[in-house]
Amino acid sequence: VHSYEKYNDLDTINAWSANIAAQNPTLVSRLEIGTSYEGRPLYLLKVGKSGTNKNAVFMDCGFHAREWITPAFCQWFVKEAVDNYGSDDQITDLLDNLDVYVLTVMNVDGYVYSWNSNRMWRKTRSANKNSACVGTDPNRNFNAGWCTVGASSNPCDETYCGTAPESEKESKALADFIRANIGSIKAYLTIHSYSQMLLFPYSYTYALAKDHTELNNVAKGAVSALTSLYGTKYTYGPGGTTIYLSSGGSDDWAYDTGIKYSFTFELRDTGKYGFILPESEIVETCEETMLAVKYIADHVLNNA
Ligand code: 0X9
Ligand code: ZN
Ligand code: ZN
Repeated sequence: VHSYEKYNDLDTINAWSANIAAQNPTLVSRLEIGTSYEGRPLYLLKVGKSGTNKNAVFMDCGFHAREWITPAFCQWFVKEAVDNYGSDDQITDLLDNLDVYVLTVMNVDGYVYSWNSNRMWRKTRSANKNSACVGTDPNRNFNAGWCTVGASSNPCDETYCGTAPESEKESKALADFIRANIGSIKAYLTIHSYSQMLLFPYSYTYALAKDHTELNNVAKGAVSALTSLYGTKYTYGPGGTTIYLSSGGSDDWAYDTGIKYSFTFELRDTGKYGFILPESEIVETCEETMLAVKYIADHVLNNA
């Protein structure tokens, strides 16, 4: 049975997404943007009131299988939208004027594997030629300095970059959707854990992004909104200096594709529980993260 305060398995998440779209037809619709290596559907929720020429924010969760707090956040975001539209002025204004595309679980095969076989699984579940090792790191699989730094060409490594950019069906489906909607998508938010960081381009080079000053200011404001709720401390800055240099990330790819407001969140915690964040922290993590996401969406609404 589905709960916003627990971790839900993929079947439960898929039943939830069908249901929330059916129950809120004027606010939420569900589309399938492709299928995974193992043949599972990739469901994308479109959240927003219908309108013409709306800009959009794209947000994904569950790139890395073991980062269970992230699909929990994507579900929470949709719940907050449907519960507060019409009563909360900020949410209402956002959804009247922006669409938010929510990919609740990007790496569906890995997520299922992390539930059924290995809680610490990170990568996809695609077979690798001439290797017994399985999977590619989806966040090393995009066309942004692909496989040049902080990524491995060994399929047995956790940061294996794949055979080419978008070699993974899940990466390709995401990139194809964004390319097809590049005229409207003004922000790209990719939700990971853990470290309590808000990162922006670049991660594949130490070079500063051309929008560095604005991105740094938006990150600062978003972090201060997040921290205001429970005092959770976040660091922020370009990925390369704030976390580590690594190439092939979806954030850098989205930015170089023309989406200025491109951010990676690393949610709670800083290592006490790491990827195995207790369910008792889901509500607080989601509530504080909402403040940062709404801050960024507001900035997009007023500046894009
Ligand atoms: O290494 C990653 O993919 C992310 N950290 S995680 O612990 N969730 O694996 C950070 C991604 C930062 N952005 C890029 N490397 N492009
Ligand atoms: Zn991650
Ligand atoms: Zn709330």
